[in-house]
Amino acid sequence: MAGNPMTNNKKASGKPVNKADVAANRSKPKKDSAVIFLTDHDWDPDGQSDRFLAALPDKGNILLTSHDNPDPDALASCLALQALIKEKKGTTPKIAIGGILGRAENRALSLELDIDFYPIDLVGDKQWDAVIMADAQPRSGNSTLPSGMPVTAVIDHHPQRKPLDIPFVDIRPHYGAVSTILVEFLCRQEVEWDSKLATALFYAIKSETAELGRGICDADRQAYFALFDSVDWQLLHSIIKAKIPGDYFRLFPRGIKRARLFGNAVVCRLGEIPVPDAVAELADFLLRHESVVRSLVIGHYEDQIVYSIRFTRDDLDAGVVASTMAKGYGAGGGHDLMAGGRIVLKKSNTEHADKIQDAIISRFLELVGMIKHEPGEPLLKEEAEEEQK
Ligand SMILES: [Mn+2]
Repeated sequence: MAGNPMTNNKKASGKPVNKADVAANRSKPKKDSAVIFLTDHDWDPDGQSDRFLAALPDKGNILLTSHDNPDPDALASCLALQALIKEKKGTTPKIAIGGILGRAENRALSLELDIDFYPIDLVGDKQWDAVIMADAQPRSGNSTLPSGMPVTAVIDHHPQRKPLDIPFVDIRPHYGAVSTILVEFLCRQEVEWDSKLATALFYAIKSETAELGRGICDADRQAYFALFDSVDWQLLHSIIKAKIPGDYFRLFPRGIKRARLFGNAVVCRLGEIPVPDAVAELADFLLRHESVVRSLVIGHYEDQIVYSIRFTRDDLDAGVVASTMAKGYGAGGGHDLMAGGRIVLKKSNTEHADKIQDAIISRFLELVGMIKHEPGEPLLKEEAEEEQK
């Protein structure tokens, strides 16, 4: 009998395996992640969800919104708020979003979950009894929320940009996802999630934190595992492996051909892009280059210039870098390792757009200390020559 290869203490060569070596190589669980007690976890110990619900009217029209071009965290947070408010206030808030759903995964999430949302331009001038922003803040430049619209509550994890004179504000920059805050709220308020909502929240935490690998705190881990048993894994699979339109594949060879290395940074000018979040996808992709710790991808979408930056090293704050890059042109911001910005073009000519992109790229290289490597070198030399032909 061959025995279980995992327990058989002889290698194929017949050489006995030293048990001490095996034990030394086995990864040890980290102290702070060893055991998760779900049942007796104290969800929302400060009672923030009680205060949140108290800040809302008992009846009337409630609007939920987030940043433009919503990501899974924005969508899942709105869904969780909808479930919470429906159960506690007996009214179903409407969700309104600006921009578009770009990434195939985000479109799949909204289609599979049948999320009913309105374009913000259509509902913006209606009278609302309460407006709630999740995963975003008013007047921070990444949302087309009408400026005069009074906001009742903000639940976010981006660092606070401006002082907010709003009845309820819960901003937790150390949280990996806003969805984690909403899991706490649902647990504390004993509002049950169905498998669709659980899948949306789980996917939000998973994608926003790169599988709990980026910018998380203990609460994110607690929420992730609290949701685990309720996840519809087939549904999750159909979101993660969503089919991509054929044209989308063009972005990758173009991105690789145009990417330039400046020391430990990679910069890519993607040109015209079909969806604004193409820059985020490419910035994540290029960051995997072995000699790169920072990536910037910039592109031109309709009347906007959009960019995403990603860091694997946290000696600089990506959110601060992204916002400094946009100064005088538009707005930028984000988290310590992932951030972005957007500039709405006043003149629509390409020359104008090109000049702004030059300035944004130079600022980035200056800020990350890589300007000395100007003009940089192509990521792949032959492909770059081909691109110029
Ligand atoms: Mn988020």
